[in-house]
Amino acid sequence: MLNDVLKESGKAFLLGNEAIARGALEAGIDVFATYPGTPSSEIGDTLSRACETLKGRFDFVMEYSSNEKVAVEVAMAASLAGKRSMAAMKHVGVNVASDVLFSFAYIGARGGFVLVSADDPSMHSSQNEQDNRWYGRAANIPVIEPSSVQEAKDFVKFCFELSEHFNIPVMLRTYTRLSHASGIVELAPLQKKAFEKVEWQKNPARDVILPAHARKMKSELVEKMEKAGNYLSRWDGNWIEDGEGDTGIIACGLSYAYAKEAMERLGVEIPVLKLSSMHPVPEELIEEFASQLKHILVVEEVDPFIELHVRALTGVEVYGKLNGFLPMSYEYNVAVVERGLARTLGIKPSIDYEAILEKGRELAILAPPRPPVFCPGCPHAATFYAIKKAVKLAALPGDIGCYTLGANKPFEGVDTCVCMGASTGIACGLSYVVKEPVIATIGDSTFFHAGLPALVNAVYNNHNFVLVILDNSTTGMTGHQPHPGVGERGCGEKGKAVSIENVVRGMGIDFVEVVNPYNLRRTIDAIKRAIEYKGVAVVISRQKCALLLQRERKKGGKKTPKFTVTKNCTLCMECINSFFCPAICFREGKVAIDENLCVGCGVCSRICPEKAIKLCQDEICWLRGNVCSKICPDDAVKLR
Ligand SMILES: Cc1ncc(C[n+]2csc(CCOP(=O)(O)OP(=O)(O)O)c2C)c(N)n1
Repeated sequence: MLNDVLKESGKAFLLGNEAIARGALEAGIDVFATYPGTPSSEIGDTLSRACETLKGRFDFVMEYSSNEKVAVEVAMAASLAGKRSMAAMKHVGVNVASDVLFSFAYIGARGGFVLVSADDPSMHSSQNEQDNRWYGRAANIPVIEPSSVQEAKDFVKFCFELSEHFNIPVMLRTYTRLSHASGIVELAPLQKKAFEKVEWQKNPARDVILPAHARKMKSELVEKMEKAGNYLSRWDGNWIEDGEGDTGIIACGLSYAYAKEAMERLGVEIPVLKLSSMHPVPEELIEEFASQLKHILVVEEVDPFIELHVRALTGVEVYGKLNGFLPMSYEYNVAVVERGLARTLGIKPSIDYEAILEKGRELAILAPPRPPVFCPGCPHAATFYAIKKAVKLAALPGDIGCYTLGANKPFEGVDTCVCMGASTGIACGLSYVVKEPVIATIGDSTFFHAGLPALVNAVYNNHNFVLVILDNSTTGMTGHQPHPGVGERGCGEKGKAVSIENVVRGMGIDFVEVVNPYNLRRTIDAIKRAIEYKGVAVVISRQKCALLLQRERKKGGKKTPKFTVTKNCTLCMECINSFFCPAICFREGKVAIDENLCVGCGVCSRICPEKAIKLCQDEICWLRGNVCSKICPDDAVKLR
């Protein structure tokens, strides 16, 4: 909760991501930039609300950038001007930002710069399980990994200090289980702080990264990292705990907590090296730890990153992912680590985990399947329904967002989903090689994030496809953050909304139609005409996210229009089988609408071939004939 994050001092119960946000405030951050992405989003959302709430008391700048590369550039600029800055993103966001990151490492930070990378072992909400510690190695930047919510906060400050001490960008690596865990955190006082602009100090010999400059800076960077490695070998964020026997554990980040609990369950007290600096690896410390041991189990998520180092650095028998003592894939927990440790020590786990897992598998079969579905009233469902009605056979590259659910039955409107913006680039490629019409789908936030360059490419190279932009006026998937199309900013100020249709027309696209997907007839018609068009055609399917719409209705004291299934229903099941709205159910032999779920979009009433779904009679009375103005989701119909 924001109140806890903004407490003056004392203790607070914080989410891992809130603790990171608090850490940034305690460190006196000046500029924060982010593009949302689970599991990092709450860092930005917390700092967004903090920025507004703390105005005049603790001033800093916070923005939702249009993508992660821009976020790092914004924060890097502040660092070059001597300000403390931070950028936060999910792990795949670092792929987008990596271009600037590699060069920034050469140039070096001036004000402290921290990049928070939130990795996602087990891919709870991601397309891959990449381990971003490799970025630290590849880009030559330190990577620090906390093991608790307390450390998540404290290490932010440490990362700023490290960054300033060595003039280097620093990565703080967190992941789902830590970002979304809660814990009691000892706070440091929140100092009063003004935001002051500084004079720009030109430094072209560093900041203009020409080959001649870069050559010089490369060797400086190698030197800095060597010094940082020595420093981190003595840093008290890494430590050795004594224990019995000649087998020890190297536990990285949150795996330290798992390892400690696993040891407790097994009733063993063996030596532990708790590692928080992942890169540069504290080689001296690892060598010191290994010198007393014959066997070491390395516990880390996701890749055998430290394990490889330990194998290279020491002569001991190393156990971990590479020899199957711990799994190569998916998130760890106490049970996983306990089993790996028991095997290493040649003892039995405290519980018969295999039997429990087997029982779990048996029970899982009994549970009814719950496939993910669009929310009731989601405009994306209507758009995918319209696409399906407009064309029988088509190649359908899709993208990442709530609308990826369009891949599921009954819509089956997404043939590919790879990474943000890829729908449009893939549409370019497909339009060269496939016979069928190509209809790509992309969300509004994704369009601004990574769709723009691919669409420019499509215009330039005379590609021939339809791009349906699903504009629900928000970044829905990650928790309704604003984006350039909506004109709201991170610190609560108004921004200038960038019009998608103007941008698209400005690219030279002549076929641009804006439709409301709740109006199915018009939407189907626009898509059909777009398919006939030779060249790039854009259909903007615009209707506010149903969750936001309902929230606004409730706030404004507006009623939700109610629909009912009348006796004209012939049980043809078109509404259930082809639209699959969670608010429509089949109960006691009848199709019915669950009024607790229905948001009154009315799409089902338009789908029904028998016109059997109607606005409730008492609703019509309530609406007193003024129906259109009451149900218009955009409040666009007014009494004169
Ligand atoms: C590089 C990258 N950054 C962030 C994300 C997280 N993410 C997934 S979809 C999405 C945007 C969704 O917004 P939008 O395109 O408007 O579609 P909506 O969910 O609102 O339907 C984001 C930020 C990601 N998957 N990849």
